[in-house]
Amino acid sequence: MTSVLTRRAGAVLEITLNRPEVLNAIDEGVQAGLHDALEEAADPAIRAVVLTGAGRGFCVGQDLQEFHAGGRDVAEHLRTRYHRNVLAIRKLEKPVLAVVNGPAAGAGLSLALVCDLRIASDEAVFVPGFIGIGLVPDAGGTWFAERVLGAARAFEWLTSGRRLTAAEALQWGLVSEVVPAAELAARTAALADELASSPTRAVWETKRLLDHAARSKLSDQLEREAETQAQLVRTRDFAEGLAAFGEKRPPRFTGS
Ligand code: LHQ
Repeated sequence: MTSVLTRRAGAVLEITLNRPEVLNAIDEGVQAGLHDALEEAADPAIRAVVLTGAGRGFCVGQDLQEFHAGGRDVAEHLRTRYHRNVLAIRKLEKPVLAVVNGPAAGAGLSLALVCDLRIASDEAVFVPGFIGIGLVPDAGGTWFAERVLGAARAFEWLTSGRRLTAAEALQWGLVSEVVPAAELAARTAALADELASSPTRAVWETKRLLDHAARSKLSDQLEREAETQAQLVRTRDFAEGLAAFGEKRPPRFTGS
């Protein structure tokens, strides 16, 4: 069975982690499949990416069975498997939407946090997991949790390992929306279409600027914004945005 599935719907690429019997725990097959899927996502024809899990889980992190059996060098495993996929998502020049359909735990939670935005089913739960087995969050878990939640809340949560409901995740700003499980597919399709019709280059540049923002000096960030804006005013999407504004009609962005 293929551990990661991809499906194209217009300009949207849906990536589905596909080991439902273990809530999509990450093994070698998932790592490799995700790597390939993210390469496919780089196709300029794709303007939005959805990442979700098959069955009742989103992703519960490292497959602990496989890991236990492996006895391998952990740092090297993280560097060669996890880091390249985390960085590939951050470098992807389009929005990546995590659709958290069920439990997100350990490195699976990190994976959701790495994405640009998250929606959740009302059946989703968010479980740091790491502390329960005596580990620290990895695969970007600390970096992204601090940015999304702030240091105080991130510390409290990540060191308690408390299981968060979808409603709590919404209240904390961990997800932007919670949808009844039965409506998740329809809402995902609508939101993904909306993202894929956006001015893709401006969405990408916003993602890139925000990744820089927290650690930048204000003067450096102002300069970065100015340089980016100078490029964007030369795009077709900007011309279309201006024309649509003048003609009082919705813009038709093409991502160019
Ligand atoms: C699993 C897993 C799993 C294998 C559920 N592996 N089978 C990275 C790299 C290097 C070093 C180590 O660390 C890392 C970072 C990590 O990601 S460490 C892993 C962190 N993840 C966890 O600790 C999560 C462990 N899972 C759970 O706590 C529960 O499964 C949650 C709370 C997520 C969901 O609970 P339930 O809804 O009650 O489901 P379940 O526990 O019954 O799980 C269903 C099946 O999935 C079950 O198999 P079985 O054969 O009994 O039906 C689990 O064994 C399996 N499964 N997580 N990480």
